[in-house]
Amino acid sequence: MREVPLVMPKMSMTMTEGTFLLWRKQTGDTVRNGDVVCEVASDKVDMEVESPVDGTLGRLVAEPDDVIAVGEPLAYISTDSDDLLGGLFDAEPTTETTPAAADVGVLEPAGVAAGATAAVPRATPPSRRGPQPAVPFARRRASELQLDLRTVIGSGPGGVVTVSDVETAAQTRTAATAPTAAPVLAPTEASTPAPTEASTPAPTEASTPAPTEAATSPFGPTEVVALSRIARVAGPALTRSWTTIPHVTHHDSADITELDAFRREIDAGTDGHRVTLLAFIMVAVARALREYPRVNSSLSADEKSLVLKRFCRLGVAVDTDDGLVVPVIGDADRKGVLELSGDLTDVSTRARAGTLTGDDLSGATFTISSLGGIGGTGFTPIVNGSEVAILGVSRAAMQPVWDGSQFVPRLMLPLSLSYDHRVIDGALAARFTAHLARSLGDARRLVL
Ligand code: CAO
Repeated sequence: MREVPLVMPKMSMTMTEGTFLLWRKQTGDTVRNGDVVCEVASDKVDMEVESPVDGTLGRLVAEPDDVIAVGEPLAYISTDSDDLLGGLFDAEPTTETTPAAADVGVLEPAGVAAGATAAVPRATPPSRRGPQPAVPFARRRASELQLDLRTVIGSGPGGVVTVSDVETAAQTRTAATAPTAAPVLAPTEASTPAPTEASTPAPTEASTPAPTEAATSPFGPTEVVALSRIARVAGPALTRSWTTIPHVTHHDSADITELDAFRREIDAGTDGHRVTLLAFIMVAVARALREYPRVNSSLSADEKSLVLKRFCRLGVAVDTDDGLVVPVIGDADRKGVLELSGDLTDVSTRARAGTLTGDDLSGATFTISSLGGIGGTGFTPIVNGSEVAILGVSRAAMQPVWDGSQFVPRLMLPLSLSYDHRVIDGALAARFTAHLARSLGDARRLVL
């Protein structure tokens, strides 16, 4: 009898740690190779972790909401089996080492015993067996519709289940079965409950921390509400960025009087989607990043070198009912205003519908956070961990500007560039932002 660790799987190329959600099995339970033992989440997808062997579930290491590094144990399984890889990797092993294998792609197989990744064939990841991974909104929707996620076929990359997969499956179920035949989850198998005030998950499996006790205050009544899943998953990443990246925010403003007049003309003549200021800002940012490649980079893990990205993928913060989501628009430097407007409408609509895929959320080289539609005169956005700067955009307002002989009314757009001071110094930040402001001030050149 030996002990095999059940480890935090690597679910995307950039994933270094995940959040443990809940146990599906308990200590002492017999598990078969491929049985779902627990659920975990990265900042992009939720995933069920399967046992890699037949055995008995022993010590549970992880607790709900623990953040655990990829490859670290979640629990231990006692087994007599010699097939510690569970037959998953019968293909000829290559000479690839663990880090290369870890780069295989978006969704690594779950339940791989520690050390086993060294033999993962790089080009042909084994086909997934058992349950599929799901985007967080899909899991939540499945829970709301009382649909067993394991019955849903995922159409996203790597077989990720999307919200539309869940809804299609639910419709099919409704059409095909009497209500009593619906695959309603037994309480012990309940997947992630919807993070609403109404949800009351079973104590041992709650992935959303329940308002366990009525909070009291000597000053008056209070109410405890659970954070949304997005907020709970994003929280540790934000804390990590804020506490590990030395942030400085540089403020400037752009005169967009002509640009906005031009934008309104285009918007009025465009069918199908709105053309907002943000698309013009994206064009200007993409061009500025080409001029200032250091701003479109990552700091290496040992903090000794910079990885300059020769491509431009812009993350755009989108406000949704469940919290902030940052979908990514690829090839932004090769697109014009109309195409970017269409892309922006597409990703923001899907972000709010919860139908973004892992790919939509990966690989940003720079991020824009626009609060311009809401208000404000400036703010200090937090740099995303794998980037070195983020642009905050606030609401444009008419202001008196001195033209050398008199004050004239001009539409001024506030820009706030937060940057990683290890990579970007104040002078570079000021030059980059001034360049951006000049581009936005010259509407004709921007659209050429
Ligand atoms: N100044 C003045 N008006 C602005 C503006 C600005 N900087 N930016 C947008 N507007 C206007 C738009 O033109 C539109 O007005 P009209 O309907 O009269 O033309 C209105 O505000 C609404 O715009 P919008 O917000 O719907 O569209 P957008 O393209 O500007 O932004 C999106 C899209 C998805 C980025 C936005 O809806 C959103 O979610 N923003 C919130 C992002 C966020 O939460 N950031 C904070 C993260 S913490 O770092």
